[in-house]
Amino acid sequence: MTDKPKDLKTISEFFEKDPETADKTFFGRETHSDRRGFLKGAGLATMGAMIGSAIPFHRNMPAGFIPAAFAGENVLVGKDGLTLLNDRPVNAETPPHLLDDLITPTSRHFIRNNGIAPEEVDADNWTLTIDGLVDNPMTLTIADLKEKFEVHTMALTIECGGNGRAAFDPPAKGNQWTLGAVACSEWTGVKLKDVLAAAGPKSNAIYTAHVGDDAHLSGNPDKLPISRGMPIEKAMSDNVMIVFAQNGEAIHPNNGAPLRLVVPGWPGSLSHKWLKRIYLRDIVHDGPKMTGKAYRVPQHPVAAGEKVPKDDFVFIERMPVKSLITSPKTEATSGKSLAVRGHAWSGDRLIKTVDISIDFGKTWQTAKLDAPVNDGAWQNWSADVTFPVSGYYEVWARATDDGDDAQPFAIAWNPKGYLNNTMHRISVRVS
Ligand SMILES: Nc1nc2c(c(=O)[nH]1)N[C@H]1C(S)=C(S)[C@@H](COP(=O)(O)O)O[C@H]1N2
Ligand SMILES: [Mo]
Repeated sequence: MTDKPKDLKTISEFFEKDPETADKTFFGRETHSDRRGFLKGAGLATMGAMIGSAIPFHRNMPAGFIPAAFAGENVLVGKDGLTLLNDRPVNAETPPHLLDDLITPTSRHFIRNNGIAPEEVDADNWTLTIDGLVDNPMTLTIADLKEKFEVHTMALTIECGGNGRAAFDPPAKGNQWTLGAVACSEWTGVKLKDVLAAAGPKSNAIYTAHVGDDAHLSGNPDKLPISRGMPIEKAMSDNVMIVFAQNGEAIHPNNGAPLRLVVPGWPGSLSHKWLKRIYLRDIVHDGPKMTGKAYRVPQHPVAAGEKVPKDDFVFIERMPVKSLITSPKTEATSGKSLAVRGHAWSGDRLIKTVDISIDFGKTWQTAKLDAPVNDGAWQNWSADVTFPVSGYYEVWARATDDGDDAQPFAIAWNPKGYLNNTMHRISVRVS
């Protein structure tokens, strides 16, 4: 056994602090365009040190090989504490207690990729094209966006339509998100409505269509991994943005750098990353992940496991009312009183109340609830609860929105496992 370098705990830290040296150390790669070489000499020694043991068959490792022991860490460079669900494509969620901040730090914003993120992006020469059914088709750089349109900063909640899928029984195929495919970073950019107004939508334009720069998993350059769109009325909302900064800095590569859409309140899949083009159409957009059962649910409630005819599926618009308990972490230990807090949100609506129960839903106490920092951001809530005697408790949180929808206790099942907004529960042992 060799010791790991003292100042570098993980390979991801090495890559983060000094990517060029890290890359050169492991693979002898001099420049970005060079092919990586074989692992040898210092690279081998460093790799061995980081794995914590010698690698007897190192000669068989192909060029550019990243050991599986590092794979998870490596795709999560710049992220902190996320749970990797899949590394091709990369999908990682955030445990609820790491979502405690009102504004989600970039390091804790979940990742949901349908394809392979572009490897290197050139923000200075990046362009966005607005075309299709518009009077003035345009191609804009990020500098053009900043110069021609008013720049805004807004905290906006993005939640994947499949967040909570892991709880469905019978199970639904797809990423087994538990609670953490949701985040509320602060985004800086321009309003989509301002850009569309400049492009001049034609009177028959009813729908947007979004195109990004990520690659299809098959490697086929003619295929898009995902291309979704929304009704033009939604696109003209005041909080739908084309953004070039996340929390005041460059967008994280896996969160769509250098340019993305953010469409709060509707499924995260509309918030197109690595955004290259938006075109307007006179039909409901029919790109990949827009048709069939993708991001669709039965229009009437169905029994768990029921077969649903194709024609009964409808497009998901707003995301349902939901909340998270972000402190304490589940499996908490506590004295007789405990401060609990979290966030609540509901697509296109405000939260009216958050109620807390410590007796499995028999009685409820109303939490203190803050207004959102702006339209499209989740809302903070907090409560102090008092436990009568020692023992096992659960704290349940239930949000109700201004349309009087409240979170259910049990999941309304659907075939693809979307829209699970059941109450979040944590366990607490009181001594
Ligand atoms: N180009 C592109 N945009 C995309 C995706 C994608 O795979 N490719 N995934 C979408 C989905 S399904 C979600 S939930 C959000 C997630 O955003 P995040 O990865 O920044 O958290 O991005 C959306 N935008
Ligand atoms: Mo998603």
